[in-house]
Amino acid sequence: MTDNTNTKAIQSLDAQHHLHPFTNTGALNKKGPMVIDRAEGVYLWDSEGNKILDGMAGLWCVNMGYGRKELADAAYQQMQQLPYYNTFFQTTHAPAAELAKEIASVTPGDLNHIFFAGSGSEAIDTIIRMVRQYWNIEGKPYKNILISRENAYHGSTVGGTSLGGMGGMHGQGGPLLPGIERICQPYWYGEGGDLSEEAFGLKCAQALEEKILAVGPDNVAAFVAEPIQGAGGVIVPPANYWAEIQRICKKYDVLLACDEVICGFGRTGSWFGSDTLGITPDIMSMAKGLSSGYLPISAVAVGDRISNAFIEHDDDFNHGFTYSGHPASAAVALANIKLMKKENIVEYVGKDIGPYLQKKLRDTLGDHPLVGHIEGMGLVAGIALVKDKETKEGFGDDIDIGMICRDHCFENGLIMRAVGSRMILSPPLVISHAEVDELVEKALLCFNLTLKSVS
Ligand code: PXG
Repeated sequence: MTDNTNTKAIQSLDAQHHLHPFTNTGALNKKGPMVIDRAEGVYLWDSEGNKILDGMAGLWCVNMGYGRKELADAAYQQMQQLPYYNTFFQTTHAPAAELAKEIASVTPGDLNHIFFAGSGSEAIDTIIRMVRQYWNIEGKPYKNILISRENAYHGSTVGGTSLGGMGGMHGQGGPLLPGIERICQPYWYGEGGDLSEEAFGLKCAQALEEKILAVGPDNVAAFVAEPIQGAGGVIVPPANYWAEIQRICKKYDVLLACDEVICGFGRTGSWFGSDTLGITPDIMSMAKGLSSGYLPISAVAVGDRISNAFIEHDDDFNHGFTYSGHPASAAVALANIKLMKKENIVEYVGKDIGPYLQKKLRDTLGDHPLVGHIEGMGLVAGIALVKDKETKEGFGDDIDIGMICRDHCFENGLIMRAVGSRMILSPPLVISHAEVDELVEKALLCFNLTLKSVS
């Protein structure tokens, strides 16, 4: 018999004192959360000893997998030598300086300068303030409107919430930040109607031009978007979308900011989603995979145009965080990038395990009665669950098909995330072929159970 005394004790403490993020805590307290106890490779173990395949790499972040001694050692050594010092007041330290160089060595184009922060949301807030200040330095303080997309996720600070396009977030904790406009997301399967993928890609990109013209090109600071939307449900844009977006940004001198918090660090099969999709951003945010989630750290990579303006401006940029460039986090991120290079993990995702997962998903699940569409690249995928494959009709509001499926996954030792009726995968990049086979077999089992639940 399983001894669950420890589980109950932790759940009880949790219910008494812990408010969970993005959670109905009251409902969770009644049910009791799963207690995660330890992890190794691509597997988690809960407090009851159940082994679970982590198809989400934590929260899209544990890219190099769990239990990497190199990363723990880097934190331990750095904490002994210099656990903390700031980079505000004319000081720096080796981990921050070396990490900035290391990041600049993998970022695309002329993204040669790095600003550090503690989370993806802080990186996004940094982009908001930095691009506005850039235009201020250029003598155009009125060029301060940011354009983003419906259903985008850019974090949950006030800046991130406002920039994002999540209705459920906008309804809480307002009012939102002014000066933000949104255009449609390039979600062809869900919103393309009768248009071909190409026609829809063009239409969604041209929505940017329409918005710029409506607001006035002289008022628009930047367009901000993820190369592939992650938390929005893994939305891969039509192939022609990004070229047209870039043409429009150039035409109206609108800065292009890529949010690489999920797509960065190998997830799509290149160092950044921008590389995979042929994007040359002026500025980009990154977090999560930067340290494989072992310690919190984020960064904004800044292109020469913007960084030169700040450097030549001869004034302080009044922005930063206590933990900007935190030495232990930076040391771990540095060790993480070195490990990624040593193990050729980006190539492994791009040429080997990424295509393997994508094919396996389509071969195994493509014909499943619940599966309307599978999209993804590298090691990220979104699977649309529908009631009717032909018409794409969904299950409606009464049946939360995503949650039903996610619960079956939990009960069967697989973590998949549900975004509405889309099932999401984003496993650690170190996943092996045998582990991908196991993941997809488990997903099939859970899709079958889900079908039974709603039949
Ligand atoms: N940008 C993007 C693209 C993200 O995915 C953030 C910014 C904010 O990062 P921080 O570190 O502040 O959380 C994110 C974060 C989910 C989920 O349920 C996704 C994220 C965070 C929490 C939950 O898919 N992405």
